Amino acid sequence: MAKTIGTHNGSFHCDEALGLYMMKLTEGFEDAKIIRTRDQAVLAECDAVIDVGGEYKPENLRFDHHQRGFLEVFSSDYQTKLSSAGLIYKHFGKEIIAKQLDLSKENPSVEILYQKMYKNFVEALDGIDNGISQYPQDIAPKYEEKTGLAARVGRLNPWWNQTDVDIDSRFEQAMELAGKEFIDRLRFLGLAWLPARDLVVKALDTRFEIHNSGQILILDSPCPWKEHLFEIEKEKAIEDKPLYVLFPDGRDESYRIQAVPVSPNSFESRRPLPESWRGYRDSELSERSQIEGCVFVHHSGFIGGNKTKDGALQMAIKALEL
Ligand SMILES: *[C@@H]1O[C@H](CO)[C@@H](O)[C@H](O)[C@H]1NC(C)=O
Ligand SMILES: *[C@@H]1O[C@H](CO)[C@@H](O)[C@H](O)[C@H]1NC(C)=O
Ligand SMILES: CC(=O)N[C@H]1CO[C@H](CO)[C@@H](O)[C@@H]1O
Repeated sequence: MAKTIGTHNGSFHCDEALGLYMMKLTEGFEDAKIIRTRDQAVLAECDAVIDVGGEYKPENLRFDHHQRGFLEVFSSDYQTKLSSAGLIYKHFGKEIIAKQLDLSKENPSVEILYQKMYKNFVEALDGIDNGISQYPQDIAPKYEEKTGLAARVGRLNPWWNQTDVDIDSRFEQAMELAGKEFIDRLRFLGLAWLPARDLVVKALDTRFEIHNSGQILILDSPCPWKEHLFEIEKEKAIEDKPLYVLFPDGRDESYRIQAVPVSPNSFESRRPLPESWRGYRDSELSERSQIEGCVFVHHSGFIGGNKTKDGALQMAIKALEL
């Protein structure tokens, strides 16, 4: 007999839509039937209950977060109180990740992705559901942002004056929408973001062959490198920190030179490209830098380009020496 997962009826939020989608990705619940009700007697018969019922008892598959005294967070690294999405993810996230990416549960990538998916995807849904402001103070934003996942799921609820809508089928749409974005994000992180780490490791291992300062890295391909670099620097306690990262542009023979930022999401660089090069292009830039074939240097000095790998390397070396 198919298992059952209970959740409340009436209007819905992103947290339980994703929570139920994730629950259905776990072993034994693939074909589970969803029952939307607030009838306690019916909920008591369900194999799992999410976002309703007033209890959090993972051993009995009871996952509500609305009751007084509920203070669960993802781990000691976080302060954001969990919603139903965070609760289901906390308990089943590793199982889901391993299965979706065809990895064994012991594979160390599973733990890295489990942490990263929480930080990059699930935590925001927990914060929004619990009404926790994204900013420490109530700074008035300069523009509105209503295109996020939680808002889009919320808009699948019927309008105040729509009476002829089948809300249960809308809830199924909500699960599909939230679930698809979850899986898309997981696949990107597992199949593109995490493998980029190997390129960064290789560039760090060979950096003294590139330049005796060790502060210039060459990546074999453009890829998401920043977070990996910061993490590996910390792991390996690297002191002479890289200042410039070179990688092929991807379109022709030309190369990009990027200044390493002070932190992964910062716009400020450890050492921006020289002031006297910034905002110039082509021959004017080559004249100023005394390096042939320069293409551009951004006006903030965080990125530049040369038509060849060697040219980009000359730019990096000169920038180090200036
Ligand atoms: C929810 O379900 C209960 C009992 O199952 C019903 O009495 C109630 O009207 C429903 N509420 C909504 C908003 O659909
Ligand atoms: C909602 O109510 C307004 C005002 O009565 C009406 O103009 C509008 O058409 C209604 N929308 C729907 C979907 O019924
Ligand atoms: C220093 C250096 O090698 N610069 C190169 C930049 O790109 C141009 C165009 O291909 C080359 O001619 C330069 O030698």
